[in-house]
Amino acid sequence: MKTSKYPICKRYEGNPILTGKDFPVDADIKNVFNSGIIKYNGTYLMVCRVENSALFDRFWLADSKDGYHFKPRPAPVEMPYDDPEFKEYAGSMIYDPRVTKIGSLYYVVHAAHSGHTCRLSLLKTEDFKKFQWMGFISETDNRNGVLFPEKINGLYARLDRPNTGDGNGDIWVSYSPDLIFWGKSKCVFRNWQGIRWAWAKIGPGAVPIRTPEGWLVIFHGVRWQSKAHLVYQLGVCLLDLNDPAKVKAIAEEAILIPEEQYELTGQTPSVVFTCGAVVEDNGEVKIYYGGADSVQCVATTTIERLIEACCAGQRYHRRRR
Ligand code: M1P
Repeated sequence: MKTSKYPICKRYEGNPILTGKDFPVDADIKNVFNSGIIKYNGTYLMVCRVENSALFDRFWLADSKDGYHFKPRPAPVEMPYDDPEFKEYAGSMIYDPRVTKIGSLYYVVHAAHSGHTCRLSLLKTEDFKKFQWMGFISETDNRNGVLFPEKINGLYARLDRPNTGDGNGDIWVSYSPDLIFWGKSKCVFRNWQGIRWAWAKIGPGAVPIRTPEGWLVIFHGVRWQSKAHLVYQLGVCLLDLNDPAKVKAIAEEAILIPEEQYELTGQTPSVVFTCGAVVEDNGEVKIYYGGADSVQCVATTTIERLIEACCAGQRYHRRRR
């Protein structure tokens, strides 16, 4: 196996941890990837993005005691199709769920094809049995949205990635008093700022992790390898705790690069893409990621190594000025 120059993350040797074959045969699941994750009642609960052979995407829960061996439930998540607007617009194509616990409630921000290209849509649940649709929370041509796990200066906060023409996109932060109405938007950083490996676009990935040094944000960055070949990698940055529009540091290199067969070949070649991570009490971080838009994988690192990677990047930026 090839290793990166800075092996920040260690792939689980049992990858992929879920494939379409792990789901009931009659569900015809071909791909499972870019799934959300949360610790719930002492177990790891994955909100899987699953896709059948007609490329119909759904969410499907899977449980694990150790974070590596997941057992899908017998049936997919029952979506709030009793809400006519959800059924008509958001329900047609949903994907890339990112799960955040705020207080005692769980929120899932996901991409939804709304009849007006892609928008961010928000689901709420308290028990992962019944999901309530809270509505679209962005205008068109926006995806990769993730909520911070707490209010910042009295407001809910989110990172997202509005597409800014030519398929490009940068990471932005916005605020809301009620999770529905969003504003005070600011660009956090642009795809060409500070990272040389993501000149096509970037997008927030896992739920931001609070550390004494700042919010640790694991994101994806994309580059054109050739005219028809995009490469998706993972990066990490540190944002100011009180003003996440301020970037404190960004790792110079990607922290996870598509190198294994299950990342290089599949539905979309050369993709590692995360929608969630779990932080353990000892500082270990399990990063759950999709491989090649086909299978679900996990890699581990630590808070310390992620912060070190960011700070090494900071030295690099200082040198360049
Ligand atoms: O195919 C790679 C990824 O492409 C999209 O991400 P982005 O909007 O950043 O290009 C998403 O469709 C994602 O699901 C997919 O993994």
